[in-house]
Amino acid sequence: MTRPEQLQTVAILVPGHFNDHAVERIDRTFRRVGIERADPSLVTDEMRDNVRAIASFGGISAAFMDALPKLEIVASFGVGYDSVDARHAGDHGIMVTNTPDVLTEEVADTAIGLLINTVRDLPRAEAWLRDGSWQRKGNYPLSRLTLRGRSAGIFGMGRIGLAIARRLEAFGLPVAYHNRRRVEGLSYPYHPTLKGLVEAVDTLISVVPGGASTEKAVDAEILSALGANGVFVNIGRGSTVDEAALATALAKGTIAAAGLDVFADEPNVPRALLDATNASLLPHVGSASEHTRRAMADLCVDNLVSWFSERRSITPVPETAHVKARC
Ligand code: A2R
Repeated sequence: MTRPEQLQTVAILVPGHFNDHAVERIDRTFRRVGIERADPSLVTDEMRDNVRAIASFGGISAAFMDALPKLEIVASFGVGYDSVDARHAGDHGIMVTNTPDVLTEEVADTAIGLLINTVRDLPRAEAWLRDGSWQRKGNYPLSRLTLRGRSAGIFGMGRIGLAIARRLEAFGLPVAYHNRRRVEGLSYPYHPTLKGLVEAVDTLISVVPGGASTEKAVDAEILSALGANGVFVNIGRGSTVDEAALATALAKGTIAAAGLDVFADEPNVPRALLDATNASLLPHVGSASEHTRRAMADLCVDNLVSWFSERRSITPVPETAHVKARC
């Protein structure tokens, strides 16, 4: 067990720019070591000899972990940790933590906002007011789409998916879902395949994690099954969508509209999506309020404090739940 006064000697590596509140807390509690990015070629001898933890926003590869022989824990900022090689960490006795729950309601709020923006065209209506079109040309055209009469399918009925479903219910929309496994005790209709779900609904909301099992799961076939009145909203990970197929589906009217907060190669958004007038686009702001990012920062740093003072983490990811602290 490391007594609190000894935490000041524990070296925490922080690649690139990090959340200000998290940096403040790390500086107050530990010894922060900066590195431009999580690149093994930038690891110095001093880092090799001393770094016991990483606090990170972005990806941490197996090679980067291997370059730090004293590494015990990677505290990842965010609930999605597909860019951290958690399996490699688990195999090498390294703990990985994420920041679930504290962002659930915020991301669900954003999903609903994005859905309404997409269906009712609100960002363009505001631009119409701001650029003087209201005065010059009159009322903004009626929206082609509405939430009324829609039925929603949640792809990924986990913590955030459920919070979105509860909101949709309050809006009067029937909800169904697809996961790999049925959620016990949940009364929403379950579809064992994504194809079956999109055949049953006209509004698909994706909130699954990234990674091999969801890579380009929303492809041309799924979009075609969603249909010409279909609306697709993605608040999970860009990698889960075939973006080229989505751009084609939007251009050809295979689906009616899409709302996207996440992209495969952020911050680069494909030109075909930028050009799609039936797409509403956000720069990955799902959890991005000061309130929620502070709560995420606190949980990220609390995991480090708990690991080095109590020798256990608070929110381990499943791949490393078995990892025990080296005493
Ligand atoms: O498949 P299950 O039964 O493990 O359910 C999880 C589901 N899911 C999938 N569904 C279908 N096919 C897959 N290959 C697949 N992989 C995972 O996604 C579970 O119901 C849901 C994820 O829920 P949670 O683990 O509670 O995550 P949370 O906090 O809702 O966040 C979801 C994602 C993050 O990973 C970030 O990418 C994004 O939202 O912020």
